[in-house]
Amino acid sequence: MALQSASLVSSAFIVHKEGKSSAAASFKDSSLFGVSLSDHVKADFTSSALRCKREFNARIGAVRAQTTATASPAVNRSAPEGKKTLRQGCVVVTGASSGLGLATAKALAETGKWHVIMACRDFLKAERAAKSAGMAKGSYTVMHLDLASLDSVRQFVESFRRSGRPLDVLVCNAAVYQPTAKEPTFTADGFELSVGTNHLGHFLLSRLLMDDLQKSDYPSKRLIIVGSITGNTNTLAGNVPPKANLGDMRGLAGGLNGLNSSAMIDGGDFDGAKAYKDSKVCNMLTMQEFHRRYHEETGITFASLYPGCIATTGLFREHIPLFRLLFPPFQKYITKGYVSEDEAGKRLAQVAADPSLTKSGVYWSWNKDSASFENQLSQEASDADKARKVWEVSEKLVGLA
Ligand code: LMG
Ligand code: NDP
Ligand code: PMR
Repeated sequence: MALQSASLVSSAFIVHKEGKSSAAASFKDSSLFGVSLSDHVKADFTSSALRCKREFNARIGAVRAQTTATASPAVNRSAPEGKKTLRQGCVVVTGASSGLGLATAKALAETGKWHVIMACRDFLKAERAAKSAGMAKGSYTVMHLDLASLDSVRQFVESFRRSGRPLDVLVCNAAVYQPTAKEPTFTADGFELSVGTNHLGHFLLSRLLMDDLQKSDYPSKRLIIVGSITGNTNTLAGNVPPKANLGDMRGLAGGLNGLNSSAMIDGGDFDGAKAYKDSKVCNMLTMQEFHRRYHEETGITFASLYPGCIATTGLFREHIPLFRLLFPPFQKYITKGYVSEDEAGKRLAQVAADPSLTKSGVYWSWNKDSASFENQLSQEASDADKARKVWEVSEKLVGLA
């Protein structure tokens, strides 16, 4: 209850309909700076991190030559005293070259429990970013992925499979935001860039990688798709114009190509900020549709989240300089919705890997004390019919149906 009211206080501008704090309690006291790892994970961290690393390194030669289906079992009893040890997990993070993705990659790699595949469109930028973030060599692999090209998505999946690593967790994080664009630009396949990248690229990626996730024997397999408050019209932030609205999706059905169809999902005139918010609605709907279609059968956890307003990231690179100057102090001191990249990275790492956040179909948010709670999505972002329609239309667009 205390947590619940804290969340309401921290979100003075946000119209929460409901804020359950189920998993929150376990974090409030156990977390240092709201850190993503629960006490017991921290407690065995120092000893097991090194052990995990050694074991993984020793095995990796062999694993490379194997297929994912025959990779070492997730839990083995080879350790001294017959103690069960969990093998190092393998997590793919898209858009890990900056902002939230980089901070998440770092938070996961630092535990020693995860090998991070940084799936990025700019290989050199990602390598440099990992180095300057202080990520240990060997704790990550950069692999090329341009979500604005369906060919590139397919190639990424092939190269990932060739690497022989298992896929235990997939984090769909990358995004573009074009708030000042007057005209639409398009992906290699002719889709409006924001929805094409943020939604359709990730949709194909996660559909293709479902096979790999299903093959993994890791105890908690997850597919996480980053959402946002600005796509949710049950919040003040989601009511700042232009508002997200998928309408009857005639533009999406027409291929978002700006020629014989509108570049906008709802069929309206192009607006870059709206296209971004619409894409986030698609991300949140897709997560729920995955949950409905696959959770029971596969046990995979599907979740989305709003990590807080990370007002300093590259997401705002195309916004006017005045906005970039005023937005961080506005969020820090007025809305109090601001979080640092580090803190947001720990939050996403929590959703990707913390043993207590295994619930599927959830949209996570955090209160002022950095305690997680299951948040309520807007009516549109939780509309099951729209979710099914987004799924069905999207699978035609990316060539799956
Ligand atoms: C759209 O405009 C563009 O049209 C689109 O192309 C794209 O760029 C998009 O998201 C990107 O932005 C959006 C923006 C234009 O519209 C608004 O922001 C409308 C505001 C709607 C009103 C919201 C409710 C107001 C409640 C206010 C409570 C806030 C705290 C008050 C305390 C104030 C004390 C100083 O925006 C405009 O054209 C002008 C916006 C003017 C809104 C004034 C609201 C006052 C907020 C004070 C903020 C201080 C400065 C920080 C600003 C950075 C963030 C915007
Ligand atoms: P950044 O711009 O810092 O990071 C976005 C990442 O996506 C970058 O690594 C970028 O690569 C990558 N990316 C963009 N286009 C492509 C592409 N075609 N193929 C592959 N990767 C691509 O922004 P944030 O860290 O803020 O955004 C991360 C996520 O967080 C997004 O999903 C965003 O919607 C979400 N979010 C952000 C909030 C915020 O306040 N910042 C709030 C709520 C949600 P490159 O480095 O090469 O540009
Ligand atoms: Mg918003 C509780 C208030 C709150 C929060 C948490 C955000 C988050 N914003 C809030 C309020 C307001 N914003 C208000 C009152 C205004 C009018 C002044 C406002 C304006 C505003 C603009 C112009 N806000 C923005 C923009 C952007 O261009 C950002 C955006 O919409 O990107 C799509 C943005 C954001 N505000 C947020 C968050 C998290 C964003 C950024 C990105 C995102 O959703 O991923």
